[in-house]
Formats: sequence, C-alpha cells, structure tokens
Amino acid sequence: AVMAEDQKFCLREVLDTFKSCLSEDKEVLIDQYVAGWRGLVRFMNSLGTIFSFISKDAVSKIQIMVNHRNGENGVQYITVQSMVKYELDNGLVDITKRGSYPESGCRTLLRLHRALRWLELFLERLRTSAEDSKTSVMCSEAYNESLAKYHPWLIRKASNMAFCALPGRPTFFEVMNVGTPEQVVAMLGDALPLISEVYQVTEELYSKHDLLDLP
Ligand code: 1PW
Repeated sequence: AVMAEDQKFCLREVLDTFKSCLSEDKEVLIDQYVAGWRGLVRFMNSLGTIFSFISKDAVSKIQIMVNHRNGENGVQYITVQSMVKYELDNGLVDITKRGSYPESGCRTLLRLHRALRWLELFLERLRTSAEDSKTSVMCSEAYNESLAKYHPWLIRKASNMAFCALPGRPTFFEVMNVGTPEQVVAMLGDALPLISEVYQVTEELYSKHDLLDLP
C-alpha cells in the first residue's frame, strides 16, 4: 500500500508492509521491503531531527534499491532471490573489497537487512518491557547486539547519543499511533514473527551464497 505523505503515521501499516514482503514461495519482494523501510524512515523522522542522521543513510539505501527496480534490468530485482542470482551470475557484486560496484543491490540490501535485525530486537524489547522501562536503553542494547558490530567507533558513538534523545515509553507508544499500550503490545506480538521470518529467509539466502560480509 502506498502511504500519502500527509497521512498520519501509523506503525501498524508499516509492519503490515513487512508482512507482505514474503511471497507464497517465501521469496522476499523488494518493492514491499522498500515500502516497509520508507515507513520506518517516516517513523524515525517523527522521533525528532536527531534521528535524521540515522534515517539519511537508510534513505540513500532505499533510493539505490528503487533505482535498480526502475532500471533497465528492473525485472531482475523483483525479489531478493532473483537479485542475488542476477548480480552474482553477471559479476555485478564486489565480493572481497570495494571496487566497481559500490551500489550493488546485494551489498545495499545487506545493510538494510542488518538494520532490520536491530529493529526486530528493539521492538521485541519494547513489547516485553515494563511501563517504566527506558526506550533509550532498549534501543542501544538492541543496537549493540546487532548493527553496532558493523559500525566504526564514531557511528556507534553518534548512534548511542541519538538513542539518548528518544522519548519515554508512553510518548513512544503514542508516536506509533496504534492505540492503547495494550494494543501496541498485541500488534507487536502479531507483527514480530513475520518480520523475523523476512529476516531469517534473507539471512539464509545470503549465508548460502556467502554474502554476509560484503564490503
Ligand atoms: C527506532 C527505529 C530503529 C530502526 C532503524 C534502523 C536504521 C538503520 C540505519 C543506521 C545508520 C547509521 C549511520 C549509517 C551508517 C552506514 O555507514 C552503514 N549503514 C547501515 C544501515 O548500517 C553502512 O553502510 P555503508 O557505509 O557500508 O554504505
């Protein structure tokens, strides 16, 4: 579903978009994946300008994937599976060091994929958190367990500073615009297994092709 820019943000719609990522034969649909990320970016932006340095990179990665989809070989980029096959078969991926293909779909999507793991861990913490839990702590714990290991010191530092500016749990739940805290928790319980599945399917595909460390 396409969301109008002026429409009020609702996290449920975003998570629903991720749900629609998996085709019947468990292929990951890139248009839906990108749409899910667009929604997440809107969510991050509504958390305040301090998050814009984080969302900026996601925006540029999203744009690279959109360009692939709109390009001459766009049909090769319908699913992550077809993209991996196409780019590997045609030698369009820098495998060991950065070189001719700094914008390959494979390496670009890998960055979003790693960030999706962060999101999954963070939302899971949020789902099971007590009323007085700190979102900043949950967010940085999730980050340190996942994405942080791929980031240099300076970005880790800046990220953790941005997390400190996150609003408290009640405000955070309001910004999600899903309903009562109980409804948020229920919605997360519903959406998380599907996000997790999208993550797992991608992870297994990348692992099978030895793509998890693309430079
Ligand atoms: C509150 C919701 C949280 C979920 C959002 C996750 C957003 C992920 C964006 C993190 C970006 C931090 C700054 C950018 C770092 C890039 O160097 C890095 N990109 C990512 C997505 O990790 C690696 O990309 P590169 O430099 O290899 O092109």
